Amino acid sequence: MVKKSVIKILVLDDEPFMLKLLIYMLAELGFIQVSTCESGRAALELFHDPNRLPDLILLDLNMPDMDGIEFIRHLVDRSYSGGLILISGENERILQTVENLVRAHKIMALGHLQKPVNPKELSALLAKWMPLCSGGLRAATRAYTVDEVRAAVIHGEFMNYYQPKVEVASGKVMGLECLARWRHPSDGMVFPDQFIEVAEEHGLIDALTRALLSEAFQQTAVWQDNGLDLRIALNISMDNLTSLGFADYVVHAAYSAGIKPSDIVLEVTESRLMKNLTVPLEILTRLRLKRFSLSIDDFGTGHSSLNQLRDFPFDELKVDRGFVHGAANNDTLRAIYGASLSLAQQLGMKSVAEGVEDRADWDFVCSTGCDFAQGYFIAKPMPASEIPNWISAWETEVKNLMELRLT
Ligand code: G
Ligand code: G
Ligand code: MN
Repeated sequence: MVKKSVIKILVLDDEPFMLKLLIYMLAELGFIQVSTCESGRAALELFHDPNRLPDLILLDLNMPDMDGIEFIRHLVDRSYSGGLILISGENERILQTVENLVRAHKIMALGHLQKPVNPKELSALLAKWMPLCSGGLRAATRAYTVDEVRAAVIHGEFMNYYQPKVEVASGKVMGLECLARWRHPSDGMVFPDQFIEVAEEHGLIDALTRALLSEAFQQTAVWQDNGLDLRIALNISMDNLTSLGFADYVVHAAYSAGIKPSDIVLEVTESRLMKNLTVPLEILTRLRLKRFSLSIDDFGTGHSSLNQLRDFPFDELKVDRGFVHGAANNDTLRAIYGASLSLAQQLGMKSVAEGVEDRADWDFVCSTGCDFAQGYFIAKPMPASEIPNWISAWETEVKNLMELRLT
């Protein structure tokens, strides 16, 4: 982990008292390289000197001269790559909206703090952020070219990670979601958001999915042979569903690995709008007829919404993590989460809450009648080899959690 003493923090607030207070709070937490500015214009001066670039900015939204949103725009223009915490007296919904705006600009939003700032909340946000800079501050996440991704497919540089899904009522591990990882020879582990889109746009997603899928089915057969009663979920993009051969491929792969279609969940996301839905509809309907499960992934975001629910034969709904994490304390999220569950129930679908990140999320999900839960609180995605030991450890841990629930 990076030492706190080397982290450069900038606090931007027009109230001198707030600046003093935040310097004090940060010093108490061990952050000593803190600069302060009373206006956006003064803060932007810092950006002329690469040695003074902050790793983290605490930003007040309401300032008379340049407001926080304008300042964020300047950060984008300067390709700011550090973290950002918003501070304001505005209500939760406005802060949440601005936080989304920051993320849309691809700036890392750690979260927001309402004035008066509570030192415990500040400390919690910083504690969550610190491990993220452990790979070196400003670890470059670069965009990969089609040629690089194609070569990686050919050389078999992708591998599967698996993230557990548990049944909320019993705590039992019901299945695993397979998530692609790229073991890049020089860049280390590369995450899907850095290669899936390129693969989708350049016709490589099919080759990539097929490789991951065969591996996942074979691995699942091994687990099942060893007495682990697990289902396997795979992410399928709409771009996988453009050629009719896909259904036959999946059926054949399941058959050769020796696993039942009813133990296979295909999680479908539509990251961009598709013009022709007839072919995807035909493929998915055939697979459903053969008893594969179909899950609508990231429900409520992007194109993953009511149209899809109406048109496709989904039998599982995954509420996007954006409506799960933090829902316990956020009226807007809770309303959307509740409505999504209710839709699933009325349509006779199973529901999954993803993004169960902490104890509060878990307790909340347990109180709602959702069927399954997935998220960092339960487990992060891991290589296949770690699954059996993780399951043993979880079974003990969840017993304690369930007992607490009863008392
Ligand atoms: O693995 P992460 O933990 O970072 O996954 C990020 C996103 O990438 C998820 O939304 C997931 O749906 C997507 N993703 C992961 N693996 C695959 C894959 O094999 N195929 C497709 N199409 N998407 C994937
Ligand atoms: O639904 P999708 O396929 O998008 O979900 C998988 C993605 O979600 C992966 O990137 C995985 O690493 C990530 N993920 C899983 N659990 C959590 C969680 O609790 N919190 C967050 N922020 N991301 C999670
Ligand atoms: Mn998914």
